[in-house]
Order: sequence, then structure tokens, then C-alpha cells
Amino acid sequence: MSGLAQDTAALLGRLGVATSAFTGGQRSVTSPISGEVVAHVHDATADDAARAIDAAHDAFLAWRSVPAPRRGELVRLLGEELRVAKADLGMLVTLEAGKTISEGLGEVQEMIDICDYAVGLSRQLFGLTLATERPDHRMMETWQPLGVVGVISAFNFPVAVWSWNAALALVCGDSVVWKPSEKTPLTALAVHALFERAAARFADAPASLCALLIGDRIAGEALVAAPKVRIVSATGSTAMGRAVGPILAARFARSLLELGGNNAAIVCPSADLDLTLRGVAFAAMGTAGQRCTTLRRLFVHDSVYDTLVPRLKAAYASVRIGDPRAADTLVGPLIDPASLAEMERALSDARADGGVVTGGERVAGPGEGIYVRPALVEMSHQGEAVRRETFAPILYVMRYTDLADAIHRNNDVPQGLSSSIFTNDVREAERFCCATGSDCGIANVNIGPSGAEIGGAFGGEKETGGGREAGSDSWKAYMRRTTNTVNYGSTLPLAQGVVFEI
Ligand code: UN1
Repeated sequence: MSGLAQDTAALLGRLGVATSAFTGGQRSVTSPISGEVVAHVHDATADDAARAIDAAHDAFLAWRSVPAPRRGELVRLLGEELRVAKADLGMLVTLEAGKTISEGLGEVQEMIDICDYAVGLSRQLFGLTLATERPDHRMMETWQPLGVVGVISAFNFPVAVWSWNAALALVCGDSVVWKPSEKTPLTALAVHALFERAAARFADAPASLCALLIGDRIAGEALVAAPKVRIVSATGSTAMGRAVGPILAARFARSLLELGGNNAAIVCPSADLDLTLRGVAFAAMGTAGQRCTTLRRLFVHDSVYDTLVPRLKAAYASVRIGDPRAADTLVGPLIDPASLAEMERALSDARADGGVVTGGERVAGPGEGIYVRPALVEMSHQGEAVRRETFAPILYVMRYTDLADAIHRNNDVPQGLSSSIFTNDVREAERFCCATGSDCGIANVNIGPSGAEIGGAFGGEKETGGGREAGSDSWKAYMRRTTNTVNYGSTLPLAQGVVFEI
């Protein structure tokens, strides 16, 4: 067993995962740090998926009757388990997804944050009282548990995405079946074990309240097709969303889609360039460019271009790339060889379209890990390569002179997740955030487009899929709204003055 495999096994053991769950299976799990195989997991079959969904549905039938604040108590216990396990789970995220230590820990912190949020929410699942046109009547809406929630998550946030969905779904009275990325089953096994620990400390948690389906498409397809699954929250590529969305629509199930992003930032003449430099560097190079919210397009005003862009290039040239376990590493590996191929294709297309590329070359790292210097590509215009999302650290930089034109170009891509503006001019900031400004689900001022907190609703428009998870009123997606009209009088007035005397 390699050192990395030993470390992985030790972490999984401490996190409560049985050895049989990550040894002897047919699916090998590779760490992007070195390309080494670190475990072998067992794939769920279509039958396993069907059984898990049936069991989760039975769990839902019991769980929906547990009072919501009591359901919140289970999520509070989950948050406690996550606090205790934060260092180990964060390190497992680093080993399996290649995130830096700080980002691995940050991801677990995001899970803890959403648990805290959901606990508070468990006492606030309130509806409205509405004006009724009829005397001696009351009209109100109540929010009821929905059913089994399917979660399909991606490799880049291998554990946080589950928690944004599951913490809310659980307080809403739903059960959860999770199909993690086939690239990151180990962190999912660990989270599942932590959930089971929390559930064991909670008297009325039904069995199979949270199920886990390790595997490839078969498990995902079963989840999407099963009539008992009332909503599927899917994070991944637009291509995946195009496959999943129509199947859910055909059976009138809900979908919550978090798909591609092609996020831009605009740097205005009045921008604080020191702050901008840091904001752009983190958003574009952080997580090795593998966040949905990664900054991919930068529009710099002509008057500051020649000041900012050389500084940015210097940051790109000096950023510390390498083993994500090293304390000073800022950019870890790409997830796999396919990701490198996509990056190389995008850079070659950009060059063919007149782009001038700085960086983008491979950098030495442990074993067969794929390490690249983030690429900064100066473009005169927004061509096809710029308009598509490449899930790698490539930042396309373009000049602008007129803010309206920059906002137009911000919006002139198929995706609509996140965006930001760097300016000290309140009019420009408000222009960016107003109805004719950025068309994205997230529009920030003086911070980059990535690194959102859980308190806000997270998601985007157009090819990003339109879903919203985490904060604000995202919880409503996991509940069924009932409108109740209650007559406390002794006559039966009909709405709209309709007469029907028998
Ligand atoms: C994703 O990349 O799938 O805003 C989600 C952020 C994180 C979430 C990213 N909180 O960058």
C-alpha cells in the first residue's frame, strides 16, 4: 500500500468508515495529488438504488411527523460531529479532491455553517396569512415535507454540496439519497458515517433517513427516474443538467440544477487595485480554477489595464503550485488527465483566436499528479473559447472602455452563475447590480465571484440551471406548499360572487 493509501485508510478509519467499504470493490479511487490508487469502492447496482430509494421513502413517511424543531436537533448533532471531525474530513477532502488544506477545512466549515443555519430554520418554516374576500374565512399557507430528496454532487465540492441540500431537507421533513461524484466516493463515505453517528445519538431517527449510492451513471439515473424521488438537486456540467432536467420534467418532479458557470469581473477606473489584485487572484487561481464560481473572464478598463495586468501576470508567475498538503501551496492539482486535456484544448483554441497566453504549462509535482501553472490569456474579443466553460485555471482578460459594453459582455455568454465589479464609484456599483446590470444569480461588488457564504441563496440563471440552494428562502424547494382556506362562519359564500343555490 502506498503512503497516500495508508494515510487515506487511517483517516477513513478515524472517521468511522468500515474497511470493507473502501477495499475490495471494483471501482478504484485515485488521489489527484499523485495519481495513485488509494482505495477500491463498491458500486451500487440499479437494484441497490431501488432498494435505497424505497427505504428512504419509508423513512420519509415516519420523519415527516417528527416536529420540525426536533428534526433540527438531529442536524445540530450532525454539526457537532462535523466540528469534531473537521481536521480529518478536511484532510480527506485534500487527499481525494486535491484541495489545499485551507480550502479542505473551509469546505467542512461550510458544512458546519449550513447545519447551524438549518437548526435555526427548523423553528422558522413559516407561511403567510393571506387576505380573503369572504367573511368569516381565513386563508393561510402551510409548508409540508415533500418526500425523498435526491442529491447528485460534483467532485469539486465533494461534501459541502450534500450538506447544503441535506441539512435543509432534513429539517424540512424529507429523507435524502445521495449520489456523489464517482471521483470522490471516499469523502461521501466519511460524511455518511458521521451522519450515522449523529443519528445513533438521536432517539427518533428512522433507518435509511440518509442513504448513499456510490457508483456511476447507473445510480444517478435510478435516482432521476424513480417516482418516489420528488426533487433532484444536481450539481455538475450543463451537459449533465440537459440529461437530468427533461427526465424530471417528464414525470413532473422538481429539479434544482447548479450547472456551469462562466463568471466575469469588471475592473473600473476607480477600483482599489491592491484589493482587486487579491480578489482576482483568489477567484481565478484558487481551487486550481475548479469551482463553479471560478473567475474565468476579466474586463479591465483601458485606463488601468497596463497597471493591473502586469501585476496580475507577476502573481501568476509566482503563485505556489504543488502538493496541496504543503502549508504554503495555493494551487493544487487538476482532478484528472481529462481535465488537463480540456485545458490544453481551450488554450489552443484561444491561441488560434488571437489570444496571448501567459502560463498554462505543466509544473512538477508528486508522482503522476497533474499540476499546471494557471493561465492568463489576453484576448481582444470574446470568442467561442471564452464563451464556453473550461473547468481549469484559465483567466481570459479583455479591455473595455464603456461600462455598458462591459456589462453587456458580462452577460453575453450562455451561463449565468456569478459576477462581480471592482469600483469605488457607487453609481457604477449600483448600475452593475440593477435590473439592467449583471444577469447572474450572484452579483458582487469589490469581492470576486467565488467564495459565497451559505446565508445567501446560491445558484444562477440561463445554462446554470436556475436552482437556488443554501440560504435565504431556498428551503422552500424542499417543501410542499399548501394553501388552506378555513370557513369559521355558518354560511358558504363562494369566491368571485358565484351563485350556486341548491
Ligand atoms: C461550486 O463550485 O460548485 O461560492 C460551488 C463558492 C462556494 C461554492 C462553490 N461557496 O465558491
